[in-house]
Amino acid sequence: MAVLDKLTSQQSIDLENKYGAHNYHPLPVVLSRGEGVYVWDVEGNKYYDFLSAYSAVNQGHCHPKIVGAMVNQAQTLTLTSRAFYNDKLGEYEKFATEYFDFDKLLPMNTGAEAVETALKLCRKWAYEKKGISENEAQIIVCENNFHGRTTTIISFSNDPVARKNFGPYTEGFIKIEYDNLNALEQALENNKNVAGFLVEPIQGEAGVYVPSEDYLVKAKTLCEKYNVLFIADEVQTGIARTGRLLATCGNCSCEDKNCSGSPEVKPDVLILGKALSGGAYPVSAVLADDHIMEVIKPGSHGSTFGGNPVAAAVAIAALEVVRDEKLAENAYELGALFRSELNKYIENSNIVSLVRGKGLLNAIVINDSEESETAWNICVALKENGLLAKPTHGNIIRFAPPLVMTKEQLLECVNIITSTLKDFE
Ligand code: IF1
Repeated sequence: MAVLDKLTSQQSIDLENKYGAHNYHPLPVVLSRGEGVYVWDVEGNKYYDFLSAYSAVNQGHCHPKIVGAMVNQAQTLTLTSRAFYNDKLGEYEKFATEYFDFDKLLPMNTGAEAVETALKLCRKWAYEKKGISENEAQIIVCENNFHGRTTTIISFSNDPVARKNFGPYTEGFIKIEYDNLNALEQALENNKNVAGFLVEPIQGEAGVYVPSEDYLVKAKTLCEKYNVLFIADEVQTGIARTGRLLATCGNCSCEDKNCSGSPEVKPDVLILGKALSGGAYPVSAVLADDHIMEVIKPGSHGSTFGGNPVAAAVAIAALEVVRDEKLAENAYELGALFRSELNKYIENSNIVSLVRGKGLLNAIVINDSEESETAWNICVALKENGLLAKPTHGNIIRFAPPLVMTKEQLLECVNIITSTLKDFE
């Protein structure tokens, strides 16, 4: 077949519609290039990226240091499998465990794989260390969670679209209300076989729900009281997105010690993904201290690509960029500016009811029903005005630009957003 000439946007869309599974409903834009906070479509139109591939491109599109590390390693050694050692994995594991202050790291590829890994680790720890009877372990999760799309993970989702006709479902999960400490304590009190509590520090997909200030620290305290593992899914909130290195523990590099961090909320098990690679390559990881991770023995878990040399090289570079370019501090400051500017607009708006978020993970709630097309139509209009964002659920629009954005760029984006919203007032 002849090599296809440069396709128009519509031709690309038509090809996907004809030859690709219809598992997404993308905004009608076809991207062909990314650099920093910008992306371009095939016709050459330039956009601010305000989704960052769901917080995977925190370091900005095609960051030269990350791409350079990837290209260099890809030209040297891409994949050995774990049947043999390679000279990059140990270096990466040392770097990342010191970076996040844990004893051990189990390398995987996607966020869902890392969540599955954490669930298996938690169950195994419960049977072999806590002494729960085999096959009796329960893991507490929150209503409106999003942790990925595997059969086990959607088994404890309450999103009907994510669950429908994918049964039978995996057992062993107890659902409680998010940001409700009484519900957590009751679940812990009433179930003697609880192994762990899996929680998003901010519920991203649900609509960027930021819990009460003391929720995470008190939830961690309850887990300690009942000898249950506190498992933080920081796939979306981690890697500086919320204005600190992690949304849970505050061992951040952020200069502002007044930030609402919870330094005492160090998870027992930390789940990372997305921006762990800066969006250049699928890299995820589960981190824990020895007394937990030591239940994993040869043959009990793995993956063909998990811990491959390219992933290791990319992740080191991606984490160095976060540290060296002070992305947590930048996200903290620009996030506060973004919410402050949007709140000024909201004072006189009848189309936006509120803005919420932490760092550069924010969302606005549109004053219309969940079923309405308003949020979608606003995102289409934003695209026409040079900014890409997408609704999460119904009437909520998530705003999550790369963390390398400058103050001037952010203020320009605020102007684009508010001037677009004005057309819907
Ligand atoms: C989609 C959502 C975001 C995640 C958290 C684990 C994973 C994700 C907190 C799994 C992934 C992605 C998946 C993508 C859209 C996006 C998403 F809308 F689905 F919920 F970001 F909010 N934990 N989130 O957010 O990581 O396996 O995808 O690498 O599936 O549509 P993954």
